[in-house]
Amino acid sequence: MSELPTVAGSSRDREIVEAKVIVTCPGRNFVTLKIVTRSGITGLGDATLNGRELAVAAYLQEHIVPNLIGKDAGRIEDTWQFFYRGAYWRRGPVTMTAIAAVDVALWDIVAKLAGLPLYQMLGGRSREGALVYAHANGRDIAETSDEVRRYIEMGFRAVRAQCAVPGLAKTYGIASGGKAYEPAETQLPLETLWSTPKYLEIVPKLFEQLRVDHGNDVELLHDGHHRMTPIEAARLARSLEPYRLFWLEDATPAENQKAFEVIRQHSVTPLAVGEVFNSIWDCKHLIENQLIDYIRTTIVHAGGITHVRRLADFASLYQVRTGFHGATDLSPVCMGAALHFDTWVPNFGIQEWMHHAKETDEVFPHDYQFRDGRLHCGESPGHGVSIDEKLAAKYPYSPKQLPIARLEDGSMWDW
Ligand code: CS2
Ligand code: MG
Repeated sequence: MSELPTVAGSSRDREIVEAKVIVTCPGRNFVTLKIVTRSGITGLGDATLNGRELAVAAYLQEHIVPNLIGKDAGRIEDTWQFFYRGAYWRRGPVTMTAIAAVDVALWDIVAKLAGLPLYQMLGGRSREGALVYAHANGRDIAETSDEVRRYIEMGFRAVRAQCAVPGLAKTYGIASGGKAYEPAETQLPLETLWSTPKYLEIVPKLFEQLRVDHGNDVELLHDGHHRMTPIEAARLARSLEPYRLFWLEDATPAENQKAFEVIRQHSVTPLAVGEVFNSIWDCKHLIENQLIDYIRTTIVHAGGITHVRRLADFASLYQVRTGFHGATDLSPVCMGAALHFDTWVPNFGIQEWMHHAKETDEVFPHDYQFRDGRLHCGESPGHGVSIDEKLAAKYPYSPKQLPIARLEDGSMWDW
């Protein structure tokens, strides 16, 4: 990272003179917003929305960038309010991802201006590192258990486990062909088959075996990925109680937030939800009625640090903890900023960390490090992530979309 210019406090020096949308595909597609001030300080924000990258890039290019030039980079809140209220058509994943990219880039700039790591701008360190969980998956229970063991041996204290469902060719979360799991793998959505009865058969057996193989200390998580009805989710949550999961995620689609009351009535398995949410309004009922235990809504898809800080504070009133989404389709820029947030936020729960591809890490140099089961953000000013634009240019956008799912009778279902 080049030498920072002398920190200048005038609004003229903080004036935004350039805002650039960078689309690159090192291992998978990413969209990044780079903002530059008159004094030469740059800030980066992640604007990646898996399968809808160009929608966000266009929103930024057409509706955000022209309004950014000339603004004071130090006016983070006012800029957030401008782009949120000024959109008229409020909320939604595209709008809130675009706003998030601006917000995180401005927090990055202001922290650099102050010469402070971003967590210090939020209120300082609350913990030494963020507990993270890795993704273990396999074509059967034995293979999944081997993968859990591999992560435990790497020092992980928490592991998510997903295994293939006998009788189904492809299941969410399961890698194939010896490659790392990347769901958006085809230009048009891949059609997959789904059967909840088959799924409900194997998941309890998976976790029974994992506890036999690995004992009770390791935290185990599972992602239902929105595919069960409330009563099916209740049945699974209850059947998993003997295996003490850290959480069951996305147990049922959450547009109807009240649906989680059904699950709550039947089980004490902790529930996590929110990676597809983009504002506090998507989860207000869930949180204030304590229908969930962890909120996964993260800064890249929910308007950035400015909005998610409000969401986390609201959640803290109800003892709901954060559990940020951290899949490979959230770039290292998001991970870097999220780790500073995780380092500060008092009601922290856990941070997801799917490892990015080597080429991704090369395009996005960063200073966060894994040790003792936790990810530790760096101490450099800002969020500690940069972009190698020359290298990024070598990876042109490659159109990809997420799969869809149909039931065995052909009707559409949730992937
Ligand atoms: C998953 C994601 O990480 C998770 O919990 O739900 O892999 C999700 O499927 C992708 O982020 C979708 O782009
Ligand atoms: Mg998930």
